[in-house]
Amino acid sequence: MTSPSCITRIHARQILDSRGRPTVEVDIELADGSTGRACAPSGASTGRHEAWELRDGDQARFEGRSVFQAIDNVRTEIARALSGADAMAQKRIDHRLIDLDGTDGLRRLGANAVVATSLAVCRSAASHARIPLYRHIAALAGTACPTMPMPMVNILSGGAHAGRSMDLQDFLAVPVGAQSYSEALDMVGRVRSAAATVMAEAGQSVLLADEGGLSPGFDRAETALDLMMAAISRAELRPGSDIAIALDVAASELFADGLYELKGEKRRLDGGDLVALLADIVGRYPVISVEDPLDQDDWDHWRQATLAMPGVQVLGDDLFVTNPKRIASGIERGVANAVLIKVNQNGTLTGTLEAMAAARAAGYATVVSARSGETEDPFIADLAVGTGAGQIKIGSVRNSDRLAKYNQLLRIEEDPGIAFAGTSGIAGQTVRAAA
Ligand code: 2PG
Ligand code: MG
Repeated sequence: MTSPSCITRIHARQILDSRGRPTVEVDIELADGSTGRACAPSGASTGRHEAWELRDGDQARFEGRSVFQAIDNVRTEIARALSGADAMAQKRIDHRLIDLDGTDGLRRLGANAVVATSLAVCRSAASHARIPLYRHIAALAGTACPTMPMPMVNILSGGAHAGRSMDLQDFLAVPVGAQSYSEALDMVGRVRSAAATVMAEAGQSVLLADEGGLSPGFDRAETALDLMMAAISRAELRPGSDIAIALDVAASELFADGLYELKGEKRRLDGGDLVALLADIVGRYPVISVEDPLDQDDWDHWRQATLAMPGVQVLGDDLFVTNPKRIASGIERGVANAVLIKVNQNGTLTGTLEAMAAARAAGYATVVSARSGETEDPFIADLAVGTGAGQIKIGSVRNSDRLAKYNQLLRIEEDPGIAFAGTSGIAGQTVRAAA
């Protein structure tokens, strides 16, 4: 007899993401009629060591970005391999997907095909179990206390998300003074609007970058930070105690021939000088988190940066690529104190949960993150709650692809059993408090 949670149908289609680029959507159906759907996100500032995003490369179709081969892989090989498998056995299914691919980094089937399948299976299982997705994820991850994450919200964008109009990629607001998730959203929303007002008054364009942030195109990081400070005050909030600042340098994007090129400042710095520049900024502004301060393979300067910014969350994105092996190597070298978590960098839900567990076990903080190319799929909202990640980074509070996640968190917040993490999940806070 077939079990009611057995997979009976797998279908995939090509849809468009928030940049209008093709991506993979997967539908799963179980024997009892339960269904699950999930979409693959896609980065622009992608790390060299991420799992492989399979694109067709045929310039005649979707500018070379179509994902028909990945779709075909789901419809044929993956569908055959998972047909009849029990959706409740997420780990077994994910291992089967990895074995079926047979390469390092899912280069054959494509991480976009695999991750959408893996997440769709998880959703169909939650639907079968008749529990909210975050509860099912909590059970898979063994999370005793799911929590509402502290959002880290994009206000200003540069780098690959804004036509390289600024060297640094993200200037984000962290509502550290908020007592609840909905209050956090209110506070950052006010800062986001105030930033647009200040820019409009200065005669600057307030058109949106890829993640819904603003992009003033300043030459120097300090000018952007001054605008952040002005926006926080304009919103009648206190910089530091109500709203702290986070940065994503995305330094791999600046790195060429052993040096970091700051185009706006017309300077090329070596790793040591970049660390000194960032440590100086952190000392002068209420910056509590710095992501990717250095290139993805510049381990020695990463260590230097970690030591040079005590009390600051030093967050690895391109460095760790949600990969347990790279996280272990960072832990061993005393590099960073927090890990950015992106499902498609890893490729499966199980692998993502393993990466989070490895980070946690070493006392590293975790930040669940969207990609710059997103869809209406709010999976990561449930992932952040279900794993008790403590922090989430979705982009700005604009555009439906971002709001799908922010709004899903508002729905989850209605569950009285889920407390707000506040600042408890941010690395470096105890050092900062003691200082
Ligand atoms: C990042 C992400 C999200 P992308 O660098 O953290 O902001 O960007 O998805 O382009 O890698
Ligand atoms: Mg990043």
